Amino acid sequence: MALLSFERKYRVRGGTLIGGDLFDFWIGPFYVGFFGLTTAFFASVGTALILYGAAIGPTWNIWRISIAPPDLSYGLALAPLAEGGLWQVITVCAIGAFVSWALREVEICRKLGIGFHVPFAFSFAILAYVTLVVVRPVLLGAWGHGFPYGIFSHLDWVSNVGYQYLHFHYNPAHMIAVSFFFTTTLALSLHGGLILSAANPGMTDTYPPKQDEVKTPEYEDTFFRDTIGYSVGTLGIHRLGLILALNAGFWSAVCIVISGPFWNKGWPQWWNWWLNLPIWS
Ligand code: 07D
Ligand code: 07D
Ligand code: U10
Repeated sequence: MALLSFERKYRVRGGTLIGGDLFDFWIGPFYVGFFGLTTAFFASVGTALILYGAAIGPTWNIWRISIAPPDLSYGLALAPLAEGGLWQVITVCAIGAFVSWALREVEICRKLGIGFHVPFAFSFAILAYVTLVVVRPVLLGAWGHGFPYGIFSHLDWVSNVGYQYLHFHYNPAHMIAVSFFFTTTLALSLHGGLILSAANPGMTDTYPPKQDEVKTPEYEDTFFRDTIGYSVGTLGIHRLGLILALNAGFWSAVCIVISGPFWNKGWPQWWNWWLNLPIWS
């Protein structure tokens, strides 16, 4: 069905989680809904506060604008706006906007009668962010442990926190997360490559010559059976891709939440458990 006639058929009432029919409409291509309004609200307020923070800050250089969290001495208390309070309100707006966005996705899934896999996946990104700016700071007892909102300043934060644990690569959960990120790109390149090779929309004067028909999944399965002895299958590769990517985000959240709250020495020292195994002594 052409997309436009599909939209005419599908754009009917229903599936909302809250607000009934009230916000059940579209603006151009965008579905609005109650959570579209809350997204727009939180995103606008948050963006405006970042602009205000930039205005009272030392620079308009886009790379160097930074909204810092409160000093550690404020603990878990509220800080004055110019001393980290802005960061605190912006954090509330960010979480409000991200959660609203996920719930708007849920409403769209309900309207379409499809599964909730996409909002479920996005919730792992939200989990990683909330771990960085809420869970870990609360466990450590100060909002000052959150990362600053700025393009270069947040890189400084990652580097500083990394070296605070001497060698962050020795964090075992970081190793798992990094490996999942790498595996995700490997899987996506294999999948993208395989699909394009079966569709083969190539130039005409190439060898092998351009196909007249798109090849069936048997060809895709056989390529991997011939190459590595096993094919995970056409549905399986999408399940695998999702599970790999979700694990990348999940183990990232784990690797940072254990740094400080559950391990405050250098990460290389964590590996002493291996040297201390009774079998060596
Ligand atoms: C391609 C989808 C589009 C999204 C984009 C990001 C903003 C920020 C705000 C000036 C893949 C839009 C950016 C709205 C503007 C202000 C105040 C997604 C795509 C294009 N980072 N990070 C970047 C964020 C953290 C790290 C780039 C956000 C953690 C490293 C961009 C968050 C840690 C590097 C950015 C966040 C960390 C980056 C490209 C939130 C560990 C880079 C992002 C909300 C996770 C890279 C200069 C990208 C870079 C980079 C955004 C969190 C580490 C500015 C919104 C604290 C090491 N990060 N980041 O393509 O070039 O994502 O930095 O958690 O090297 Mg970061
Ligand atoms: C947090 C983003 C959430 C985004 C959301 C959406 C908008 C809207 C709008 C575009 C989690 C935002 C949307 C704003 C935009 C429009 C219209 C994603 C988040 C909700 N590291 N490291 C990681 C590697 C080193 C350190 C994670 C590699 C050094 C610290 C990942 C290397 C030291 C932390 C990772 C490497 C160090 C991390 C990041 C290599 C520094 C973290 C991915 C090859 C000296 C962070 C939860 C992530 C983390 C993290 C990879 C090196 C320190 C596994 C490959 C040795 C302190 N590192 N790292 O988490 O786990 O995404 O955060 O050297 O805090 Mg590391
Ligand atoms: C996949 C796939 C598949 C496909 C696909 C895709 C995965 C099966 C079938 C999809 C993949 C792609 C298209 C590839 C490219 C994608 C990426 C590389 C990922 C990264 C994406 C981006 C960088 C794009 C990001 C763009 C976004 C998020 C859109 C921005 C939109 C808005 C700002 C509007 C948001 C809408 C809202 C909030 C709800 C509705 C509200 C309105 C329309 C406005 C209402 C507003 C008010 C009433 C108040 C006023 C407030 C305003 C104006 C402020 C708004 C806030 C801001 C601060 C901007 O597997 O194969 O093929 O295609």
